[in-house]
Amino acid sequence: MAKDGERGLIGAIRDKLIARKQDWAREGRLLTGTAGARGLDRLPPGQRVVRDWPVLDLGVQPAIPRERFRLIVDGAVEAPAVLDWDGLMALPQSESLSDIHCVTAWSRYDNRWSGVRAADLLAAVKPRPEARFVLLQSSDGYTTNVPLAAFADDDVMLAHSWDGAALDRRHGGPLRVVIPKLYFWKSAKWVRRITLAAEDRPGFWETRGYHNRGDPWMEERYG
Ligand SMILES: Nc1nc2c(c(=O)[nH]1)N[C@H]1C(S)=C(S)[C@@H](COP(=O)(O)O)O[C@H]1N2
Ligand SMILES: [Mo]
Repeated sequence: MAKDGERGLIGAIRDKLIARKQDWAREGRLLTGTAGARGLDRLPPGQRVVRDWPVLDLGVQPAIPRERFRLIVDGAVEAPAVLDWDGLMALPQSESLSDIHCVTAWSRYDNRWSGVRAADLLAAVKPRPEARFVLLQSSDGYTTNVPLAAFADDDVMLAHSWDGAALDRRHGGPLRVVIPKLYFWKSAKWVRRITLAAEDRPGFWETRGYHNRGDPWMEERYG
């Protein structure tokens, strides 16, 4: 590229700005690990970062020993499944680092989850062509809904461990869903049933004034 004359100068400035932004984006990616493509806007609007990890639920924290654990995957799938703990552990195991964004305005960075990627579970049960939505049902009676495309994202986990240890019961152990790109109310704790369907079925908070989708970067809190 020519570096002399007016166009050359503007071009040089632009090159420098782009390089600078690329550096920032790269730093952002390093900070966020696998969560990282967002770079500069890691913290969604209206959120503040916390270092502790608040517990939020409906007040019932079911105790589910691994021997009694069952996960039903049904609805619009070719191969419905009932997984016990061994069945869950027989699926490919993965790790993922992601941020939590709660609709009550706290965000918690760099949560290290281990478990089964939703994409690997879906590959096992084979969604039928008409499947477009997922309803998550939990042992405390909680439900929440997500589009299948959001559930199939490669950062979505069925997490049994956090920070290298078994997930605490208060946070949804033995198994919870983690959907980093949506507000945390979509991340069902104590998940016991995952149902694929052609139709959307709003869940507990979605029928009580929360947004149906819940994208933190769009501030889809209520609605
Ligand atoms: N089964 C179940 N899952 C749930 C909830 C719940 O009440 N029951 N609350 C949701 C809400 S509103 C939030 S903010 C997060 C809180 O997860 P935490 O307690 O691990 O921080 O769980 C979500 N998943
Ligand atoms: Mo929440």
